Amino acid sequence: MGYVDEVLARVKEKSPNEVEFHQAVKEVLESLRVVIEANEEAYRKDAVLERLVEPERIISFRVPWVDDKGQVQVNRGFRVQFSSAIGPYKGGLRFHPSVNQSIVKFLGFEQIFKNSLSGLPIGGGKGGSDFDPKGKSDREVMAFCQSFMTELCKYIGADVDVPAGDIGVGAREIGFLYGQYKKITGLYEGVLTGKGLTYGGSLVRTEATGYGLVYITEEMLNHHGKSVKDKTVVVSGSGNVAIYATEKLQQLGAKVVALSDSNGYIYDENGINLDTVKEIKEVRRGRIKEYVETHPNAVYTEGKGIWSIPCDIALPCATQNELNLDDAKTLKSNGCYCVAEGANMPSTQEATDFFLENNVLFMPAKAANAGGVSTSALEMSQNSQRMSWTFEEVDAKLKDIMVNIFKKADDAAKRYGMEGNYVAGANIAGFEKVVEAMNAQGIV
Ligand code: NDP
Ligand code: 2IT
Repeated sequence: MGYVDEVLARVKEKSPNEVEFHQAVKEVLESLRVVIEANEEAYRKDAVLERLVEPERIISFRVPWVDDKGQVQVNRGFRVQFSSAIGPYKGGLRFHPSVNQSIVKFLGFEQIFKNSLSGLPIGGGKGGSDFDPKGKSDREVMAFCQSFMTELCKYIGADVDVPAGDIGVGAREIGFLYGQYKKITGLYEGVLTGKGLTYGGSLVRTEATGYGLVYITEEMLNHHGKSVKDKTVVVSGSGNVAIYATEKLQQLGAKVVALSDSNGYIYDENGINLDTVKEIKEVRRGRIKEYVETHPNAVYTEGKGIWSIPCDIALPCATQNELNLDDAKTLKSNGCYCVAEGANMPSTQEATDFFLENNVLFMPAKAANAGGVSTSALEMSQNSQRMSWTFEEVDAKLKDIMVNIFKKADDAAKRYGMEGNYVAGANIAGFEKVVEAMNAQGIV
């Protein structure tokens, strides 16, 4: 058996139930096959892949808190410190009932390569909890965050591990987490990113993932003689990434006709009114179906199905495995020619393969959504310097970073004879830097 297959088999054997983690590892290692096979003996001797797929550390902990009725609740918290080869662990925290070790490991594994591609000195990590912020009062969310940080603060620090937001963790949660870290440690340091602008946050971090997604999509389209201007776009989700991808698309003259949440999706043929969506999601913390109350021309449909809406460009920005092979076929047959992943691993492996085999321009998550973590790294830089850069400065750096990520993925794909395959390109380019850093630092 070849080295790649051996390692894939061992990952499954050692963690049989971690299906999302298997999926992420398989996707990366399949892309690396050409690189590994060119130098298999050396990689095998150094156990490069075994070291890469084994997290440096996994922390799992109890999070007890008291709800508004006086009832004690217990959740499970995680932090996976996956790789510090190129910098302190960096990656978000996800609060969602589906969070388990497999989910945080898949996200942490992806983060290693994404952070490598960003060109900035950050390692890979991820964390979260099965806590569900939906329907909780602000006081309950604060109680949970304080308890979560009371344990997590032992393992993080501005030069050690710097968490940020992800699904269910936005400005409110980061504020409560930061306050508790400061209270316990007495340190006012850049230990979290995505902070509010009044206490060390960076301009553009809120918008960064969505804006960055559109910048790299535009770069890919330009490369193929196209652009987002005047195109019809379907964006899934209606959280942080979806909202700011929509905002940038609209600024660039595209028409976004659909958004969704976990209950259903809205279709507005006139183009989504983003002020309404921001009011529903960022202010009221409501459901996307409320959109039709003020936009009676729009249609709300319960359940999945957003990918059946005809579009030129599709941006999945909700969650993992939200776009399967049937969805991919439907998109293609309706004329969609460009897909870029705002969410982490939103396309199943079969859907990704279909896009690659059927001439759909496809930008994978670890390149497409890297604008968020990159701007987090810019927030870390500003915190270290005790400086704040202007919106224009940060936005220009973000755009530069996204264009560079495109170049790296494009160049690596060409070097290995797979021009236009940005999945392979992103995985290979991300891997090359991590391995060089690992080799330089010896067996640690
Ligand atoms: P938010 O919590 O702000 O929004 C998440 C959105 O996705 C909501 O509309 C939510 O709907 C929907 N969603 C979540 N889970 C599911 C599910 N199981 N089925 C259907 N819809 C679902 O999160 P973000 O916008 O920050 O994150 C979205 C994606 O982008 C995630 O994959 C995340 O990992 C990724 N990402 C985020 C970055 C960031 O900076 N925030 C950076 C890079 C990637 P509902 O409200 O009904 O749950
Ligand atoms: O998946 C991701 O890259 C994020 N959720 C952002 C991580 C970060 O540290 O900003």
